Amino acid sequence: LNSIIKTVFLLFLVGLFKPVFSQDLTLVNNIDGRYKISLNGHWQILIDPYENGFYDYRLKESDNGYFKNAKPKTKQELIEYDFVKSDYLNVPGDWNSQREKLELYEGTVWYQKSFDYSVKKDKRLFLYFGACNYYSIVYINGKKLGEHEGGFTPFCFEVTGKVNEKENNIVVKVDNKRRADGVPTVNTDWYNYGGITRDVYLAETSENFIQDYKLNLEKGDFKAIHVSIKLNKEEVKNLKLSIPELKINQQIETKKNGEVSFTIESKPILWSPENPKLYDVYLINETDTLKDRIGFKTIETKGQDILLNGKSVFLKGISIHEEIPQREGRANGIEDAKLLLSWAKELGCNYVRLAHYPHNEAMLRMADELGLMVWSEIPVYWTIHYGDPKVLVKAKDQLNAMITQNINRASIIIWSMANETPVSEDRNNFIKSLCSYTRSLDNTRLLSAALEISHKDNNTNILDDVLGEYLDVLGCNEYLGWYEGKPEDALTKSWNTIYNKPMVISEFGAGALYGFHGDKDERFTEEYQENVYINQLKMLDKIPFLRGMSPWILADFKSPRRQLHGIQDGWNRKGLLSDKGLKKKAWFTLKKYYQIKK
Ligand code: GCB
Repeated sequence: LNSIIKTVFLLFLVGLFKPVFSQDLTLVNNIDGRYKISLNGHWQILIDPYENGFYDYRLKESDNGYFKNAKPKTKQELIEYDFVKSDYLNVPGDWNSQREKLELYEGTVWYQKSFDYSVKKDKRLFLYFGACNYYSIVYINGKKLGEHEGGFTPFCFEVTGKVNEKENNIVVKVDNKRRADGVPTVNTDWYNYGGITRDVYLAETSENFIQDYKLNLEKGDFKAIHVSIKLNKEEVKNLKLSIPELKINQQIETKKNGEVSFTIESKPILWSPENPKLYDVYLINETDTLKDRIGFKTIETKGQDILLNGKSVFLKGISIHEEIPQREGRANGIEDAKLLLSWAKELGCNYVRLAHYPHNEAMLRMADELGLMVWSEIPVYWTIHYGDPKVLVKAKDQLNAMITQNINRASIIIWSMANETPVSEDRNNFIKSLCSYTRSLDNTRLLSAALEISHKDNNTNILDDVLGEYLDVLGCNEYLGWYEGKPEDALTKSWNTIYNKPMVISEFGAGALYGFHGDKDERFTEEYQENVYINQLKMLDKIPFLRGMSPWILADFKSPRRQLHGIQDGWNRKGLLSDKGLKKKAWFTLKKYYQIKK
């Protein structure tokens, strides 16, 4: 009896967690390649700090909220909102940078859009969101479609049979309130931009569409392309894979469950920063053609080396937030990606750390095109609630979405689990669990986490975090010369680890206000920042197991934690570029270093 009670309890728990957090990921792989219409542009909005459009006056979820988008039918009828008469916001885009009154707003904004659609009988329809920060509830024609938690990952809902020819009505409740049990939690060092921050589409597919696919090389083998494809439903007999440049034209039959994996003998030109070769790839179903551009590379470690295509590489990187400083807003789309990543190229990078959450897909596609290796991470940051199993589910959901969306991006070499997490039993178990989950989703990339120096022995920094055992690459953030010690202390510092693994310094840096000059030991001058870089680079050069770095950070970024009047004014000033995109002295120090670094 005891075990029956236990099982029932467990089933109850699983049931309890599932409906809220399991998210529909059917269509997040290659949304660009799908037949779709854009729902970007103006959306009408209602700013609703009291969530009046959601709860009734007894604080119960109302069945007659703003999502009904109701209109009075008589002169006498009382309806206390009107989307049409209120303000609008541009989608994609954060709300903070679009309306002054929303600059520091944390709460609910309702978005509404109407559209017509010529419904086709044999097609399925999906409503796709690139990302909304942080918690979204989506309604179509007055009915709830579903909910999504997480500010930086795509999600979609099937709307087949729910769309009419005329006057469809989508309403989205977006709430960016920080939550203690969120991922991230309430405390971060970046700006809490709210809104529908990425693209919205209505995507049309055939009944049994190509849902996921993955083309890759296996570690150490450059002569075979591994292919796995998953149809949304049952088997098909006449699927085709074509990579014209490699003379690949393959007829494919899937298994009964619609899945298939196979290997093709082929020797593609390998993708690398020096030659970011991409191939046009076509997957052809009876009714759909899905196009992608895919590069082939291998990434592995051997002892303390990172091997790209079998050869040792040093990761010359920079950390980047998904923010355009001059616009004081979230980055999204090709043009923004080009701007941010061209800066990284100009600096001499072959690698970028996309911090601290999954960036929009255009960044990864642009990194593929420009030849930048990528570290991609989820916001398991600082003090999220490691002991809460629900939080683990949320982190795994974000990992799953990030990996599913970007599985075919050659640029990605590292999935990072976490950033600066305080060591404890709960935290260790949490991140171990993320590691094994990630390996089950993708075994072709390396795992890392931005750890911290475990302890100090005289003048030696030691890295022996238990998580090292589960990672391929040890990431380490350190701020010698800024949060501790003097810049020159770096000259006598040595480093050690108990692991025979490569280390990357995932962060180091110092703050400087552009145009503020002075002595090299005066805080926030460009000279101070430059001096930190000069001394750090000398120290890093002497670490025998160092295989890369991503200094903090490309550009100044907004952060309410940064209060110092006249210097910070709400900005983290550790950028090598100012909030106007202007180059500080340390930019040139790092650039010169990367020019000669092998
Ligand atoms: C860190 C964090 C990063 C902060 C940075 C800083 O270690 O990972 O998110 O912005 O330090 O500037 O303090």
